[in-house]
Amino acid sequence: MKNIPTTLAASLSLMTLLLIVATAAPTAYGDGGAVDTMSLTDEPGNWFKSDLTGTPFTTISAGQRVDFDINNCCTSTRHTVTLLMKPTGSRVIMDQDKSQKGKLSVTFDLPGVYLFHCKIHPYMTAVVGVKDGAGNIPDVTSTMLPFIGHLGVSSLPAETVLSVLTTVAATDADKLAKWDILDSSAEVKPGTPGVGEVWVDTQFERVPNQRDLNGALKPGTITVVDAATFSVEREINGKRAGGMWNNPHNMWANFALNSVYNGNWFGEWINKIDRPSGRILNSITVGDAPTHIITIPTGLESGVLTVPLSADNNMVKVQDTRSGLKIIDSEPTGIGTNNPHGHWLTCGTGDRTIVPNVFKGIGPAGSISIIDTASGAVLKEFVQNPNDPLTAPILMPIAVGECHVDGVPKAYVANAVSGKVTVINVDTQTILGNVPVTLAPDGQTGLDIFHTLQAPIQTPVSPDEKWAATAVLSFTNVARPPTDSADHVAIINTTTDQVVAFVPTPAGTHGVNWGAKLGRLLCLRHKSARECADSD
Ligand SMILES: [Cu+2]
Repeated sequence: MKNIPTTLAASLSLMTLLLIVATAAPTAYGDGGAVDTMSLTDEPGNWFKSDLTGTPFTTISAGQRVDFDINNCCTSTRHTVTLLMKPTGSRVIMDQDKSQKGKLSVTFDLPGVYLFHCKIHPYMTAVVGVKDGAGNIPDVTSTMLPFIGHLGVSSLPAETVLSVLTTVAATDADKLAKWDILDSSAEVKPGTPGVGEVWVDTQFERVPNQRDLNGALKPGTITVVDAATFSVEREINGKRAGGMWNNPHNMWANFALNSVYNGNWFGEWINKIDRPSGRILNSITVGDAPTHIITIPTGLESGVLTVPLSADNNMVKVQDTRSGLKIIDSEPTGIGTNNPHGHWLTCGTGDRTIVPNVFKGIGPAGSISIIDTASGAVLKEFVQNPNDPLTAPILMPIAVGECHVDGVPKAYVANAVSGKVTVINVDTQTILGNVPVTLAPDGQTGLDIFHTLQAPIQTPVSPDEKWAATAVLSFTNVARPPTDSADHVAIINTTTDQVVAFVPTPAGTHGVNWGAKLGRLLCLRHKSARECADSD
């Protein structure tokens, strides 16, 4: 009997090794060397860059090997190389239980189309086309990718699939063709003016001479919109961030509204920006792939920043001091591997933090933690369990919104892979249900990312507590009913936890938030939030 656990352990570690170093059955062809290398990059639409093609798409023959390289040449953070789709019958596997740097190799066994992505940055996409003996790449079938079945066909040529994938857009021509790049003539101004400013991380914008410490060009700006006129007031770039600027992703303001803090998703840094002037005042290293930032509203740590590290296991606390930003704490957001992304502090006092841990190991299974904000202690971790209907949808949970609804603190957590929003009662630490928010090309709801090629992202609750708005990002430009758009925002009624509207939105729908409109603030001075909401 003593030998059994040892044998089990040995085969388990062999399995882990196989999964990490991922390879297929040996074949008669390859000589053992790679025919192409794909570098993971920080370049929008060209996140995996083939040495041979300069794009995220490469073509090889069965039995040949492609290496994937994650290093400082091209990216400032860690990633995964995760196989999402392969030809039926292929034995290729490729995934990692945590993010990493370094080289990974895949030998491709069968002709057909192989689709890869990064579990930290899910829209990073690579496509490897493997030719058959006649030099053709076999079609993508609806068995490989159920999305195709929802278009009413059983298979599509590889080039047709590539032509609609918005995440594969290496050149300006590709971006113009696949993305909604609009000019000021397409501007829509709401009838009622807003109040204050809207700050948007324009993460993919190219800036000449915006370089990191290695001299490599890195993208991203912040666009500041005057809400009163809905016109651009200012653009902030990272040329004065001392190289600590790369794909700016999400921001938060201090209470006085004179400082804005920004996280760099493809780097290791956060920045403090002077709001009135737009000057970058301070930048510090916090760890791999910081995502969102929220300040603690009350208690001894009032004003302290909380920053999840999506390519690591911890949430970092940063104090904004007279001598600059200082890390004061770093605590894991769950047991084991976490990869925390877009968290939220409980409405009002912020005494608890709800954190989506995007993935916990091999595969997309994640968890959602409720954390004591002051101590960092994990009070509850909901871990994905495929056999439990309440936790089964927790597949790559990525962003949280929270507020009290009729006195109940309710958290809404978007799960990128299942296409559902998990609703949690934060006080009783129970899951209340899961709300489908994505749409297949034939308008069906309740299906996962392989049917929809959509992922729900940010999910804030409205200040009047009545609605949660979920940004739904599409990985294709295929429009679908009822919105007739590829991307949308799903509006959830927080009393019934049902979607009451699908709002069409332009491509790239990712960040969403609620802002004040003129008139509303005046109302709030005299009446309750409910009464003001009811009067609009
Ligand atoms: Cu990544």
